[in-house]
Amino acid sequence: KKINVALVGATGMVGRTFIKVLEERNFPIDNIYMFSSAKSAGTTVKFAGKDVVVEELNENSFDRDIQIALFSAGGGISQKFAPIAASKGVIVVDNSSQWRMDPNVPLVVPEVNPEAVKNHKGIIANPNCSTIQAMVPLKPLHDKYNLKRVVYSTYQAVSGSGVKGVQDLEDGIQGKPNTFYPHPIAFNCLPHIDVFEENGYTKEEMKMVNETMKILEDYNIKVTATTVRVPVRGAHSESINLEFNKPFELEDVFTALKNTEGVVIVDNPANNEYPLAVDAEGHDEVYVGRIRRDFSVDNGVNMWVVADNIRKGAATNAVQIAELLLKYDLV
Ligand code: 2RA
Repeated sequence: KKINVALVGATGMVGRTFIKVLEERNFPIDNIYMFSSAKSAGTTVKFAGKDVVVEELNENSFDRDIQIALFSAGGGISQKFAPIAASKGVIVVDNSSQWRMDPNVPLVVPEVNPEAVKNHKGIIANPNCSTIQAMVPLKPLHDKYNLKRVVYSTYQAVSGSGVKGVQDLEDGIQGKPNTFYPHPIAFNCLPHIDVFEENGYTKEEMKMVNETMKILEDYNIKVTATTVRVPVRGAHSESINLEFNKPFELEDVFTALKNTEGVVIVDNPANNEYPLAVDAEGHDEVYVGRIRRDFSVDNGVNMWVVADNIRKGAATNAVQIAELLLKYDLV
């Protein structure tokens, strides 16, 4: 069964990766439509060897036979156009943060809560990249040992900010001033991703806190986060500290993770083997290592989790959600 797909934000970093991942996974597409802002409209992009002209997005863009629309064009575009698309019967998979906490919008990581897509009312939200990569290893451990508390410390690539973030890093390395981040990112760490809220956390940190509880469907888990931008190009790294309500054997934690779809364990410190951003970049797996008991609490574990934030953190996760819609006959 082939379906018609629209990409909104087709020329952005995630949009271009939508195209790459759809091609790689042979997603069954009959017709594909590409939409962008006026700035990029009129350009031609290739899909499966064919030229596709990028159209300027407007209220009438979905007045055609489209089954699924993948959005990655910022919260404002999603706020306005996702409901328009949904009103025409299009199922929207939205990468922005706009709809993630809406009770009528499933927030989905296919390896974690695939069934949630069945509750959609037209819009399905892709979680934040730093949340997605954490959920894949945390879900099996939560199921087995019941999470009591999670402490996230993230080391996030500049590609999370799109081309402007990448440019600031490249400029900084050449000694040129930063034009996007509030401070130089080269040879530096910025504990400031997105904007600060009243409670002293950034929006990025609150995304991880709120999305973790929604995806795991457990609002008793205590979650805190510190998210940091680091001079890395293409993968987010995270130190994750977990405390469980139940005791565990460390070897069983390894076994649970080894048996989890989408997780690759890289954990052999004696051979200097642990997950690295440069190894994760360009791949769809979530790499887990430095797995060790946290001896400062009764039932705690520390781990180091790395994944490509543009692929598994955004484009691939969204395409996997679209594949679920086909699998469950929802399109
Ligand atoms: C970032 N997670 O890394 C945010 C949005 N992609 O900037």
